[in-house]
Amino acid sequence: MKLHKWKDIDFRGRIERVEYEAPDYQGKTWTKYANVYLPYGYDEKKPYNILYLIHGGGGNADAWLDCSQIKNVFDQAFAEGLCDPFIAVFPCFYSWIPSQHRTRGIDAEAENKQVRNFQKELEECVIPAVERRFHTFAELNAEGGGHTLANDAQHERETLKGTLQRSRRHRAIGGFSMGGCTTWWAFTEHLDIFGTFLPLSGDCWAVAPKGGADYSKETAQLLADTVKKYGFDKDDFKLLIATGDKDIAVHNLTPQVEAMKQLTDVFDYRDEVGRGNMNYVIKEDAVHAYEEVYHHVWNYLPEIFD
Ligand code: FER
Repeated sequence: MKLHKWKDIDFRGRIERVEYEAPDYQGKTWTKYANVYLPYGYDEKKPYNILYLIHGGGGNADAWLDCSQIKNVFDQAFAEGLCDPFIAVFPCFYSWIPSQHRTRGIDAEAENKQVRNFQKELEECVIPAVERRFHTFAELNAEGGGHTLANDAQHERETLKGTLQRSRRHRAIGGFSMGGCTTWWAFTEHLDIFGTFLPLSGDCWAVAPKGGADYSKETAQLLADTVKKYGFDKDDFKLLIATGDKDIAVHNLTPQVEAMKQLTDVFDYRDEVGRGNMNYVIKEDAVHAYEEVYHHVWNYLPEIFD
């Protein structure tokens, strides 16, 4: 099915803001928000698959929506039956306001630290706030018929973890650039609560910043070891990776993907999208931009939840 450059859709999804509190790594608590896309006809009685989509360096919870046709991609896909309607969440990984901190280029160490710290916030603040409000397979949304959690904090955390783990194949994460980096971090730290990963134009910085290029083998090994550490198999996850041939990230991502391809006991790489547990698409003539990478989300849509 072809993605139209722009198509007016009669049945549009809507965007709602979910606010939540999150401590930064220095212990200061921030009130933050995520934008949540609800598909047309969202029915609180039904559980939905959910995709968390993360912005790039210097971005925020609005970046994907402001800078790409991503909302229209979802509207078109769901109106035309490309896949079942799902909820999409756009959080912000920064605690600070990035425009006040980024003048020229990126401070890779600082960004990587921010992204890593966000992993705890994602699990403990973002996901609970969103999935208690809207009905997902975690069944945390009481109005949707889901169960409410126990009062006792420790017990509540375990119950929450359990339900997120059981519903992991209905939860995906992806992102652009530093959001791709966020996605790889989520692979290493949250493979138990996410089933599908879409790192777009960003390599894995879990070994070191630009690790995909400088430490390809070590990075690939860390990712393979993660799968084993969680006790998962080839069938338990999907990696839908993409970038562009004129994208600065292609030089970091390609060596990492090549190293991962060697580890065939864990990564079942296939050229054909939808086969194996790992695909890698390089778009022709595409630079490092939201306006390019949203096309990959369209192409991968039928594969995210199946
Ligand atoms: C990458 C290339 C560029 C990458 C991140 C960037 C995480 C970020 C660039 C920026 O924010 O300016 O491979 O991987």
